[in-house]
Amino acid sequence: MKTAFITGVTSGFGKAIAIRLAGLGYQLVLTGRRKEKLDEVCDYINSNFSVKTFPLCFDVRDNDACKQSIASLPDDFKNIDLLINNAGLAAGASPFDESDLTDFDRMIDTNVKGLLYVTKLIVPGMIERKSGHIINISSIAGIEVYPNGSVYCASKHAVNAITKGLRIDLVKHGIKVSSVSPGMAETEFSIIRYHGDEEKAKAVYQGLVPLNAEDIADTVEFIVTRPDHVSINDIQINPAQQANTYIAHRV
Ligand code: NDP
Ligand code: 8X3
Repeated sequence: MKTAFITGVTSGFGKAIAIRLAGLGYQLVLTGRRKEKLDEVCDYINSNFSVKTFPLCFDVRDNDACKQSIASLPDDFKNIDLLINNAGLAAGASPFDESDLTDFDRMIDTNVKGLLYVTKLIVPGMIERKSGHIINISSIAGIEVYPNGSVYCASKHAVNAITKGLRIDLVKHGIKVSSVSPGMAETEFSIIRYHGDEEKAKAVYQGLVPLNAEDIADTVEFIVTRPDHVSINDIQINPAQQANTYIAHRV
């Protein structure tokens, strides 16, 4: 049985991916900061699928917490076959000069440094076993830069550079490295971005049908079910009504 480690399963993409991988027979290490929600996802999977789950409640921005949490994994969960770096956020949507530096820190610390901390701890085992797969949840914001999104876009551009670099450095160890780059998807993402303002968050998707978390779980399922000799580098997926970060056909 393969083991997957997914960051940020208390909501959105991470939760849908966890449930999908449980259906594919993966046993799961599931992480997030909100313990109640993390336990809920684990309980749901434990009662609906015949796979085991192991919850790790920690903040990916805290390298010591990452180290302690991952070191605490019991032997039967230690060998990670699939790492999904999903935990991430946008904080704020303002011109650079009007933005808050603490928002910049949150995005860089979570989306870039958190991803690095977790990956650094999991890669050595993959190298030792000469196999593994890392999937980084990036964004269309890693490909295009849009107004009021400079630092979020920078963080996802960094994720893409890290993805490409990891692929180069790990290919000799038999480790695949992929990314998924979604456009607009309705999760808790915009509520977090607008600091809890649900009206502003709703307006983001007005007049169009956004992606949902299941669409991203479908994409991850496609990536992990390719034959051994196939590596998917990146899948960029948008709502049908979104051409790029600037052009959305709203009706
Ligand atoms: P959600 O806000 O619904 O989920 C984000 C998840 O990340 C939560 O489980 C949250 O858990 C976790 N997380 C956030 N910060 C931390 C942290 N410091 N430590 C540990 N876990 C953390 O958003 P999405 O599901 O939409 O986002 C998932 C990923 O997809 C992100 O990387 C995002 O940038 C990316 N993305 C989202 C798009 C969208 O439009 N929704 C489009 C493209 C990419 P908790 O709060 O419990 O810690
Ligand atoms: C989130 C998608 O278009 O808001 O990564 O940047 S977008």
